[in-house]
Order: sequence, then C-alpha cells, then structure tokens
Amino acid sequence: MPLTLHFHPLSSFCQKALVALYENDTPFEPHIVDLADEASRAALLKLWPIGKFPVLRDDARDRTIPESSIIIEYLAQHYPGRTRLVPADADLARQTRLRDRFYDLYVQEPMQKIVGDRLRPASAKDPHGVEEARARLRTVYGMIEEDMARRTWAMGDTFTMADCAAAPALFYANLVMPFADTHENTAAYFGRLMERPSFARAVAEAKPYFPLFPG
Ligand SMILES: N[C@@H](CCC(=O)N[C@@H](CS)C(=O)NCC(=O)O)C(=O)O
Repeated sequence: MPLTLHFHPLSSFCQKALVALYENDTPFEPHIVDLADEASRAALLKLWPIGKFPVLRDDARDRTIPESSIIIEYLAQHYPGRTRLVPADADLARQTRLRDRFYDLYVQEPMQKIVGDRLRPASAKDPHGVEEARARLRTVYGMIEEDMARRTWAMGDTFTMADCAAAPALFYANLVMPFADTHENTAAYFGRLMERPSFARAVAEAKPYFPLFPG
C-alpha cells in the first residue's frame, strides 16, 4: 500500500483529508500522530517541519504531501475515483478551490481560535481575539445560509473538495457557536454532510477521542 496518512482522528483538517480518501475507498495506511508523545511529534516534524497534520506520504512516487487541500488535489490527480473531488472544468475547479479556501480560512480558522483559547492558561487568554473570531463566524454563517439556499453541496449537485472542507469545519464550528436554530439552510446542509458515509465514518472514528475536545 503506497499511501500513508499521518493524522489524528480528532483533528478537523485531518478529517477533511479522510473524507476525500473514504469518498473513493482509496487504500491507505493510517498512522496516528500523538503530538503529546515526543517521538511521534519528532517523526511528524521530520516529514513536515511546520508540524501540522495531515501529511500524506506516497512511497510509490516518493512524495511527501502536506496541507489538506494539496493532499486532496494530489489524490484527485493520482488516485482518482468515483467522486471527482476537483472538477475537470477549469472555472468550476477555481470556484471549488475558492469554497475550499472559504471553509478553511473563515470557518476552520476562527473555530480553531475559539477552541485554542480554551486550552490557554488563564493568564494568557485572548478575549479580544475570540470576539473577533465569533464575529467572523457570524458573518460566514450568513454567507453560507444564502449560498446553500439553492444547493445540495457546496458546488451544487456534486460532492467535491469544498464539501470535504465544509464537513469538519461546520462540525466543530457548530460546537463552539451553534447554528442549527438560526440558520436553516446551513443546518440542512450540515445534516446532509453528517449523513454522507465518508464523513459519518470520520466522525465515528473520532468519537473515542471526543473527551479530549475542550468543552
Ligand atoms: N493548513 C493546514 C492546517 C492544518 C492544521 O491546522 N492542523 C492542526 C490540527 S486540525 C494541527 O496540526 N495542529 C497541531 C499544531 O498546530 O501543533 C492544512 O490544511 O492541512
């Protein structure tokens, strides 16, 4: 099996890569990284000195691929399957990348800011930064609500990389700033994502680690 994914099941960006792999039943070796373990962290840093996961290793092509979006692009190019994660049409591909960026930068990032602040010591909290993150989430919830009024998936009728990004982003954003009662279209889209077998599997595999999530 040439592919190894270095990841943690609780990590939202890792779930994004897992959804892409599960969508196409792409065979891979799962390698769980424990950042609290010095040897495990050192091994990740050796692969990708930035120290963030997921990281995909492809022994067949002798490639190390960091960054969830780049991993998905790589899978779409070299390990394509029934779900075309990046559309063949150049305009649609660009729009898919925009939505992927949107969910990473404007949903995942503020969500991570809020969660990260919960992990900080009391003396190092950043209430101003957290309020900015909440304001950003309020804005993007409004944008998603409008966008999803007439769509099944982020790009319309077909599931793409943008949905791989949206699923974990909305899952964790909903925990830190729930939208179910206020944003009907967003909640309906999130419901579809939760029922998508690829994401349902990623969530089920993360479940044993949920007690580690700072509530
Ligand atoms: N831009 C990166 C972000 C990856 C990321 O933030 N991963 C988090 C987990 S969700 C991580 O590695 N956190 C550990 C750390 O920053 O030390 C991607 O898309 O893969």
